[in-house]
Amino acid sequence: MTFSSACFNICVSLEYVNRVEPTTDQIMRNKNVKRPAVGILMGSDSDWPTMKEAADACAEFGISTEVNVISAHRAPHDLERYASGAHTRGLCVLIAGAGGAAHLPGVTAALTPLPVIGVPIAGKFIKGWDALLSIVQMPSGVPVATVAIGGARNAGLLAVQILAVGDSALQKKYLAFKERLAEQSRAKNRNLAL
Ligand code: RP5
Repeated sequence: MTFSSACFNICVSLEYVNRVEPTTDQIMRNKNVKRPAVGILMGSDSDWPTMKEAADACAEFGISTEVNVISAHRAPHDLERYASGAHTRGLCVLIAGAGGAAHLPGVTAALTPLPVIGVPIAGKFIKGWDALLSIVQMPSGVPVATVAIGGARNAGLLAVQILAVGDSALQKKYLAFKERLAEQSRAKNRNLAL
């Protein structure tokens, strides 16, 4: 049994003990994806052009995602319901992107035992520095793995790496990906025109 499937099975078992029923279309919408391992959250639909890169990175490795807009400020009770039940629904990693005051990743991390990856989104006025500092400065005991401003692709890749820890087939795919990266870098060196 792979780590991902073990995680799913454990989570599904828990679901029967502690089922969280969806209460709105928004918080439990599941893009018709079966058994998503990664939950992608964002504070607004305006974050999607950035956050799509996290979903795309997961898809490259065959990892299913579910995507929801849940604002920590505008819909705090929806966030509490989603985050506190995420591990009981088979999710293994959460990625949360937000701009501005950007409390979404931190509050999500406060409510879930799952690893949370935070993506600072560049806003109109401060170019994402506000979100970066909000997300990265978590108090001891509540970690959020923060990627670069707009670094949603890395958030997706990190989620894949977390899932690959106990899944040798996925880890093999990841090693092949790293080898392709190295080859692309070598090509840049070969083609360097000084
Ligand atoms: C944050 O406020 C969201 O994550 C988004 O980055 C930003 C702006 O939201 P909208 O005004 O576009 O809905 O909560």
